[in-house]
Amino acid sequence: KTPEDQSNEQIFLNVLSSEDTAGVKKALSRPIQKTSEIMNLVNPIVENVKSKGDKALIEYTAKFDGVNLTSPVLNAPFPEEYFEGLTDEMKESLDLSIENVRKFHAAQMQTEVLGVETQPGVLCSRFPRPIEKVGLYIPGGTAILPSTALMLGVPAQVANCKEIIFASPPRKSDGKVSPEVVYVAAKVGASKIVLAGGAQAVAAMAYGTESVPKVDKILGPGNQFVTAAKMYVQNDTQALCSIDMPAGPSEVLVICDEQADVDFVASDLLSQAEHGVDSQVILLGVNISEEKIKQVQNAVHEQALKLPRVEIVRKCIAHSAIINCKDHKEAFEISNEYAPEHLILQIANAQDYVKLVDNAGSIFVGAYTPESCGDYSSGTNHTLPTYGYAKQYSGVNITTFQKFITSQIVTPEGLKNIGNAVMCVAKVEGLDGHRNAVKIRMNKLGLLPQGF
Ligand code: HSO
Ligand code: ZN
Repeated sequence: KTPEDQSNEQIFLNVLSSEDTAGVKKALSRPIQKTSEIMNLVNPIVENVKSKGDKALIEYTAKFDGVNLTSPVLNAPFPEEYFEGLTDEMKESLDLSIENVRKFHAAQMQTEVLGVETQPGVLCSRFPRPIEKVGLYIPGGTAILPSTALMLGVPAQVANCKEIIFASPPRKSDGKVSPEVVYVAAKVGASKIVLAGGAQAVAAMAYGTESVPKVDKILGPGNQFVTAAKMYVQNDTQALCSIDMPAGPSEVLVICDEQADVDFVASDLLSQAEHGVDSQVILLGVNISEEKIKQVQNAVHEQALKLPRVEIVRKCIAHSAIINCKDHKEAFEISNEYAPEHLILQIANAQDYVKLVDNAGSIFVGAYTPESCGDYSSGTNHTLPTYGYAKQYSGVNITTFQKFITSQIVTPEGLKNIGNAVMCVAKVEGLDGHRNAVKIRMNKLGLLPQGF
């Protein structure tokens, strides 16, 4: 075959019926992540940055990114030259997205203290406090990701984190990061941009270096090295650093019916497929006809050929599938079991079916709600659980940047109400010191019952 033949080859999704349970299971399985091999490569990098600080960070940036830096950090206010090339249209687009994300996340702030009197004289409360220092990782490479910068930076700012730092690998061409990312960093009040990527950037933020402050939590997507480094530092008590969530390849599941617009369906599958060769796109048909399936396949093929990232799409589509289901109920059962990062509903009266969703990162309801809107500008967050973790994780939200403190006040009346219970349970646990802390007080209050 000539290269031309290959590049015109039909881009074709595997088609299955939901009755083929073994086939469905295989189609919906995620690629196995080989973490231990990656860990072996990542460990020395992390340990080196941990012990040698800036020197190691600068050396790795020279080695992996081909950029020689004198300082690995860009401090705010960021120099004018770092904003060069930003158009007004770009600034306005970023501003609109930032404002919508800000509105939606500001509304998530708990304004009232949650307080409950569990017994007369026993008042329990809970309130949030921002995580003080956060490190936001913005991937570099071929794609520029200002959207990721704003999806992490805006909620951190809304939650009132005291220090926000960005890390992003510098470009080989001029040693800078993209002006769009710098623009977002300035808008969200980031104090620094660490000019580094990969495991070395994660290590610098987790342990701190001469010029990088140590943070309390690291967030953001990245390649396998970034993910492995995040997992490493999360488990190192010397770092005392948490991470956002486990990360895997990106995915979308679209549910469509016979009325759905095949061009819309195809465009949604492709917008996810272009993310990476390991992305997964799944279409569940609600009892759709063979003709409809054929139309979807054609639309996918036609649209894909016009995309600059068609070769990535081709590889992704090769391990993606169309599964035709009996009815809505079955489609939602399959979707809930898969727990997609993104769930798109292109079915009649889509809103009525949201109640059937148990597991998903974010839902895109109806024909005019492409995933792209949530990726950039609607206001919801695009940092979402992948790899089926939507079964137990939420996407990034305001609480991602907070921890909750509980508090209680017990009055003498309250002590009277719960003191005996405390003493009794403490006794069976053999913890006399605990029992005594209550007993001493009850005694002074003249509340100690006979027998104590
Ligand atoms: N769909 C990605 C986010 C993204 N899309 C960034 C475009 N830019 C998250 O799964
Ligand atoms: Zn996307």
